Amino acid sequence: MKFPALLVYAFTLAALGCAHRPAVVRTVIPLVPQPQELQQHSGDLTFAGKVSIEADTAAPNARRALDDVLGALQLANDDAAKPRIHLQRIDDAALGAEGYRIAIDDAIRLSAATDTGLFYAVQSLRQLLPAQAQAHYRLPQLTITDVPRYRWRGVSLDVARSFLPLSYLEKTIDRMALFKLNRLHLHLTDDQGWRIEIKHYPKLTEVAGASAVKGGRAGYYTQDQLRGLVAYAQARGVTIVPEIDMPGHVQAALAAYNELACEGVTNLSTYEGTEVGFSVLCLDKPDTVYPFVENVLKEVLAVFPSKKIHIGGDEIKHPRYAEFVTRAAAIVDGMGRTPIAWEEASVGDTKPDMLLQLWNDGYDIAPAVAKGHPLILSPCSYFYIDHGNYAGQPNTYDWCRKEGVPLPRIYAFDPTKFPTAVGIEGALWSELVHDNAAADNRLWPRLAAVAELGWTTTARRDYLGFTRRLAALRPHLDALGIGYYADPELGWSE
Ligand code: TNX
Repeated sequence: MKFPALLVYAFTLAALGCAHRPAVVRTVIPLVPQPQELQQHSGDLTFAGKVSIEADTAAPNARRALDDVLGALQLANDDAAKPRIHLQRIDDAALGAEGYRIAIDDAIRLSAATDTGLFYAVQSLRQLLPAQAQAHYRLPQLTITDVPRYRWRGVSLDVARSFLPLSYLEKTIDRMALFKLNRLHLHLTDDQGWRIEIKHYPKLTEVAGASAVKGGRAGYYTQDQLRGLVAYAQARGVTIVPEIDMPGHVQAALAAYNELACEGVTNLSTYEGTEVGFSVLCLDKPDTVYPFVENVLKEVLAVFPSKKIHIGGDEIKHPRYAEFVTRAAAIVDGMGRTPIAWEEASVGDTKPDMLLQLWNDGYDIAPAVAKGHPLILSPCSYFYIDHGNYAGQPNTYDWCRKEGVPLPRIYAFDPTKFPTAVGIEGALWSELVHDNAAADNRLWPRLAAVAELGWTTTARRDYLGFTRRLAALRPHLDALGIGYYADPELGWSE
């Protein structure tokens, strides 16, 4: 092939199981998520070796991303070269904080109202280009106008049961950015471990940071490391949302500071099992518990600029639970941030702007919606990707759905019945996911489906098109070193 196939991917009907039909060649524009508006024009833009750049200085993150893309493709920046790549901030309210336009004719024009919008234009360009350097490049002439459906396009990582190294979180942020995912929710604490340094309570990391689920990894992040991660994420359009899970899921904290448990609680050691719902802060000792909550949150908020802060609230039955939610939410509120909690926290007496994260498919969230609570949608039978890529995958849970959560299952989710949804989030719990390779296998390619659900309107989505576009992006996943599940749904095999 003279020009390596950048954009023209031949799909035959034979490949789709219609062997008796003549082969039909289709053009796939390999963009995931699918843009809101895309017109392909006749003709291509071809070039080799060099491009020139005219970039708005008010878009440093987009510019860095563009330089990275061009660098990886060995495309030099030469002022006299064609095509010219324009990176321009424009006044266009319709594009919002994350939308962008692309026009490819004899030049490549990227425009947006914000640096983030331009960063996403660059990500789309990155997908349109090959993953590896080529002698010649070919782009289809096209125009794109694109804005996200939801502002919250999230991934949640449980680093508490089993720790994930900082370098893995950075890699995940890079990969998220390619698919325009913009929230990384870190589940920092649980029964099996405590992963964030809290200077006021050093034993949280000394004792609880050294513990993990059996077979998993222990460890913790210093506040400096997390500040670095926050900056790294910000430069890639990603907000890190910290979760301190309370008042349950706290065995690690109780083991470090026994006074947080009620008198008479005898089991105060660290925990390596996988049970849930057995530990609780002593809600009958408000003078001990609430100062702890306040001191911890104060340090957490000083590290994470996210406006939304997750306070957990899952899987605990206690007569004073609602009171706890009310008070913990008020503490976050009083610090000038907005709380998020798991669905059960809807029983609290909180301001209606508290976000609720839905996780049980059958949970009756209607009363909370009626009160106005915004929702993050993570119903487990679609978004719990600690469940298998396929039924019976080793080291996966199936408590929520015995068939696992295969790619088409995620894609079939219909968010339209949740009018107060701000977005969706895929969740990777780590009781059974103990290393980077396993995390990669559970996250990818399924996060691409999460990304499309979060970004693209239902009318613009179709599963077959999605699989073709995603299949075409496989070299990009390889270039990023992702140990994805080679999903037969995409025609992939090991
Ligand atoms: C439920 S989801 C949990 C987690 C487990 C997960 C395993 C939620 C709020 N609680 O504690 O890790 O199931 O799939």
